[in-house]
Amino acid sequence: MADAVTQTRDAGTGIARYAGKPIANCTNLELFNALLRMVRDAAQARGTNQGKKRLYYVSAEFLIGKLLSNNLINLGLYEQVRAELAAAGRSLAELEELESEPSLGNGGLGRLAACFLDSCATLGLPADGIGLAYHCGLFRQSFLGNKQCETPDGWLTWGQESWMRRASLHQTVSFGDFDVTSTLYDIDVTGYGSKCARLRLFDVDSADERLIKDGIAFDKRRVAQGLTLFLYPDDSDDEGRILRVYQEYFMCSNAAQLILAECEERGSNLRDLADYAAVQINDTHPSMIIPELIRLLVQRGIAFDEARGIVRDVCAYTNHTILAEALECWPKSFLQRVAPQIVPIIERLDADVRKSCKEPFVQIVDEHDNVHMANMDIHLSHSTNGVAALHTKILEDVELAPFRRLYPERFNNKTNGITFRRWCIACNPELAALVDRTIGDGWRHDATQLERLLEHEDDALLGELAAIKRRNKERFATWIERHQGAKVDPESVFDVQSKRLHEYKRQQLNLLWAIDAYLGIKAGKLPRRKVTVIFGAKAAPAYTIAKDVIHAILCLSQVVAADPVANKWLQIVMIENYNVTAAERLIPAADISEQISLASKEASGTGNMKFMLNGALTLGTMDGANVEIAGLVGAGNIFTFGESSDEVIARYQRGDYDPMSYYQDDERIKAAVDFLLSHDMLAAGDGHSLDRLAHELMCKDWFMTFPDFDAYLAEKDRMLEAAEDEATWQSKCLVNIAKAGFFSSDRTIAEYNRDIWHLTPDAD
Ligand code: B1N
Repeated sequence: MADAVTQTRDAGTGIARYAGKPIANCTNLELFNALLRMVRDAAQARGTNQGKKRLYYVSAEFLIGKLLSNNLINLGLYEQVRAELAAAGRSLAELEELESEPSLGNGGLGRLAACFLDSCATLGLPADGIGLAYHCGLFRQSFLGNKQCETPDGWLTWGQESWMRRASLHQTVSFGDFDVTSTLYDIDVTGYGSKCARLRLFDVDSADERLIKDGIAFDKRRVAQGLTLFLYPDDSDDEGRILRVYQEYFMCSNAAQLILAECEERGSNLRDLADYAAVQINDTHPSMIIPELIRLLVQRGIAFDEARGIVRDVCAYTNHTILAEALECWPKSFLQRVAPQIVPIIERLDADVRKSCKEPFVQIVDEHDNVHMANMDIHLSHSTNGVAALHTKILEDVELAPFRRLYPERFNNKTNGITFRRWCIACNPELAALVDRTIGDGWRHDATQLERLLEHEDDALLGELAAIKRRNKERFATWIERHQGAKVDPESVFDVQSKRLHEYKRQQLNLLWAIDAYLGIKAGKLPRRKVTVIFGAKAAPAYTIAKDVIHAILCLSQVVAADPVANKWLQIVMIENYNVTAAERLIPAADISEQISLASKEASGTGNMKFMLNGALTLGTMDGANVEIAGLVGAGNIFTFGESSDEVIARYQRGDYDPMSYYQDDERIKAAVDFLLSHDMLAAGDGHSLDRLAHELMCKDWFMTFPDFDAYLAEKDRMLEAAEDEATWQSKCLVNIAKAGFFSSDRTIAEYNRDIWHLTPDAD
């Protein structure tokens, strides 16, 4: 209803008027820029959500993806624009090609922040995302000699007008050895039929892109010039790690200054700051906002103890991982060099903790003078949440158990979600239209209504679902051929694993399956139908084993493609430069969603939710949000395998896992691992890399691929068999779509607001 109203109100904003000439006379770039201006005006006309209390979602990453289509949909302009262009013989899809994607995030954590802003805007919550305006986003990935190469992603060097608007605000941030001035850029975050939220990104005025040399390398000693050039510079050496601390303090000091100034402007006397601001600390990267806020409050005349209490009432912390290596812990000497002014504050916070609690585990500064950022967050905030039920339980019972004993009331779960605007309405318009026709469009604002699809299950509906999937597979086939020249067969089963490359996510398990399947075909055991295994993944530039896995996948892809028998039954494809745009093409086309992390290690996952919503079935371990998916769809509509998180945690505690014994005792494991060093693989690739990977698996296998290997093979076989019964398969897909409503980020954000932020929605 609201959409119909906004459609009419916004009608009359012709493209030609914005372009200053008839559509037919415009180049694509002129049309694109006209649409940018049209969207900007429409967003400005909507205005931003207002209220006394405002959310500041502070995050080092916002993986927003392309904005044009999404904004047109949210502003209710999409249909009108599409029709106007079509009438002049032009296509919106072609214009979208001109937009480059702002890849200001690594993966799930950054994409989650982007989905959250969309939902805040849609729910009318006064909210700003605060982060950094990286000049280059995550590196661009290409494949050369079956290896990953990285080049800078200069998303800001568009030929086009930018979505970013320079704000008038300039602030000074003082580091130990120099000061910088910052400039703020705003991006409107349109809500679905609502006012806007804002994404506010800080840059240093002294940034100098001439520093970038030799791909993604630059002189890391030139801090003031290099600070915002890259998202998460390589942190494998001390210079890289310390640059990250500079980035983080720059973000936090800017955020803290901005928040205090804005709240004072809205009427706060700072003692009542918690009535004006909620700060959500997205993982530990923004943790320094705690000592920085205390510092600024003390500077404004508030006593230390009172300032500490104010900050605790304002701040809340989200934990996104239990992986030890991702929990930030900075040497005090780093902080002393970057921001000496906050070191005495951290020391005093640490002393306070020591007074009341002797447990070494919960100290902020440890005996080696390392500052544990998560510990500071938990002590100095009023809420700590995990991102899926299992993850929160592991935090409470295992990883953070001593903190839970100290502050039981502070711990809570907020299961992640995704915005259905981008991840269904925009990326799978045919499915969205089918849902509209079947149950009406109420689900677009209340995703739980998707359940009503189940009342309409019949052969016709299942047939339409199958036809839409088929067309999405054809669309994907066209795209990937244009994107990287790969030809895929839409008739085959699309078996997809797309996410960052990490050993705990176990792309190597899928790789070993593919090798086993290939060896099976060579031995005459043919699958029922051709399987296309599709990977999308970037590996951190310094993560050697992750790059070895990519290399092995690309080599295998080449070996299988060159085999005239096997290539009829199996194809391995790795998408080059997997990003949000690729995901939007890929996910609607998937049949199988691989979610095979080692149980206990994937905090939540959000790709799993996107695939489910688009009618793919999950092949997964009982990890992260997979557990909740399984609970919602029921055992008959998901394929699960592998050891439970309890079993895995017990294995780590016993410390007696021995991959070599699995390798020796299980013929299929041995054959698959040995194949990495076969003549064909060595001919396709680099012996050092393949050998390192085989050795890692046999001697370390830190994420326990082998104990789950047989169960994975068996379950995947069962799943591929199920895929041959089209009607039953589609009926399972329908259940998945119908039950996906729980994973709308609108639900997640409503829960954050109910339990943590307590903001009043802007009603008009
Ligand atoms: O955050 C996502 C979850 O769905 C994923 O399960 C989780 O792995 C992901 C250091 C991270 N956790 N930690 C990070 C990112 C960048 C970095 O420098 C850690 N990402 C996640 C959303 O909750």
